[in-house]
Amino acid sequence: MKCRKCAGKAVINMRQYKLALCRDHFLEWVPAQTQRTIDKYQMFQFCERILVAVSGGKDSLSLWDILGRLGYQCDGLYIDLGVGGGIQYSDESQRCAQEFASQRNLNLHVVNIQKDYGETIIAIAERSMRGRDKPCAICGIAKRHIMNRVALEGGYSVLVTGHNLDDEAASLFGNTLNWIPGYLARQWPVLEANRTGLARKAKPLCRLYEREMATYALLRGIRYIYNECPYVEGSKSIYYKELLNKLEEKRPGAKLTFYLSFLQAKENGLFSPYADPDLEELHPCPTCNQPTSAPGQCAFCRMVAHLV
Ligand code: Q46
Ligand code: ZN
Ligand code: ZN
Repeated sequence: MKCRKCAGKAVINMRQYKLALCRDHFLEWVPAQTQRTIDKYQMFQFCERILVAVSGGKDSLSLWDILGRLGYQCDGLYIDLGVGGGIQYSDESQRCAQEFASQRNLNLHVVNIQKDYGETIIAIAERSMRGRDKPCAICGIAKRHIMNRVALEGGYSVLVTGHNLDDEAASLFGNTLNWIPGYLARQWPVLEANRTGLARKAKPLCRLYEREMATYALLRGIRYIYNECPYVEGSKSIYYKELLNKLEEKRPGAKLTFYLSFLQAKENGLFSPYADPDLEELHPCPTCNQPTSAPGQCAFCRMVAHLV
């Protein structure tokens, strides 16, 4: 297969665009697509300081790489959750994040949950799981809390995450199956800091397929943790991704159309009558001062204070 731009040897064929590209043209195309997404959804500007949440995986490290290549000023944030598993997931993912930062002379904040809060996320989750079989809900609360705290304390304008199109389409699929207007109303490539104490959040890779990100990381020589967190296995999001991949196989571009048509429908006013119920009732947590919809302390502070 030949590159559409130079007729050299193509390294990737993106069937959804009927576009095959060689190494050099693909490595130009990915940042250009990312910049288009940043502009379209008015995510951030070159003068702003950006905090990139990095997990050590291909998406977040590639995002940091792309934003750097585009000329943005970014620091990284790695959260050590203390997740073990066969390959000591957290140790290996932290090594990848630190290696990436030190090779490029970039600043990486590392938050170690056990050091800062006395227990790993798994230990916190084990005593507060109450019948749930996975620590993910607890882990999600902790990650959101810490990312927001570091972004605000560090004076960053925006927190960016490496969610790709496959992540966003799977999340949309789940939200649609359950038809929860609040979640659908909130799903968007950028979330403004429309409450004191909340950082702006953006997902600049939301229109790029996971396969494109894996190819990008490989071609850029980024060493990333190949395995996912052991708790991902058997999750609903993985199941939804598999279903969507089957659809994509038969209908190239189905995932992209599903997600982009949703965004377009929202721009045309779908869901606008639904206010985000959480945002309506937020007040500052008396312990950490972050906005919460809980009646007293926020879910994170209750968790670390052994109240749940
Ligand atoms: S890190 Fe945390 Fe995820 Fe692992 S424990 Fe679950 S939520 S799966 S993206
Ligand atoms: Zn080419
Ligand atoms: Zn709190």
